[in-house]
Amino acid sequence: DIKKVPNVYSARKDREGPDDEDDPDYLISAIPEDTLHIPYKPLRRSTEEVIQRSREYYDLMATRRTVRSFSTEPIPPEVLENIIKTAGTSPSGAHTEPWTFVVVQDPNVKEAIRNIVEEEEDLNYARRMSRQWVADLKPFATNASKPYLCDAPALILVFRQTHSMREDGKKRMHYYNEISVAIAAGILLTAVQYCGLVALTSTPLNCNARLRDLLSRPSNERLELLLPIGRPHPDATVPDLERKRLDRIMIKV
Ligand code: IYR
Repeated sequence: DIKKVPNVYSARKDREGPDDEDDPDYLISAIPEDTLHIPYKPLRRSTEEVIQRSREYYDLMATRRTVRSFSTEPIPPEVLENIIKTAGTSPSGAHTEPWTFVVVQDPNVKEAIRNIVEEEEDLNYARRMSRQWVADLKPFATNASKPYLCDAPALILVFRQTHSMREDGKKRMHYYNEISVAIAAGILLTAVQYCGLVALTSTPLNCNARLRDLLSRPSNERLELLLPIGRPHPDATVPDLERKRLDRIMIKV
């Protein structure tokens, strides 16, 4: 039976790797193969301190909320730099660091972003999202109007690099780039929370190409998230939601 003959060519295609992997120049890693392994001895904390810190960090994160109404108060430049540096500490597949964070503060660019997002969101809410989806969003009181894109002092646009280019001009694989960028975004949100600011985790549907062009990002980058950052508007409200209890999200084995 011919179907039982293993097909090496199709097996090859399923493997994660560049197209011309058989080129001998390829089998050099982007990070030097002889990279030293050095001792890692972070401060050792007592068990009591570990328990205390786990409680404190939970208490801090439990107050995080997505906010949709922002004060225009500016963010000190160092804060923006530090939260992006923190996001950049994220683990990534083969240490490829497949993220780009575009921080927009220029009012004209914020307005251009708002125009693109509102234009697409008009179509999203009217046509692209299912009626069920729109119904599921009712409790959050969202709609196609996005004044926060101009009000928030900074917008952080999180781009995912699908691959990059090595110095020898060959393609560098970005393994697990989706989950790597998702983890980095999570760390960014915790950094925002820790310093006492708020964010809106937004995922503008169908805006990738237009925002990528507006911000002159290359075609190997894809917009994953648009995060307005700042202080909440004094009159900001949030839906009165509950989070799943521990016994619904943790299974001990
Ligand atoms: N991107 C749209 C719609 C939206 C979708 C989900 I899922 C949300 O949790 C919230 C909003 C918007 O920003 O309005």
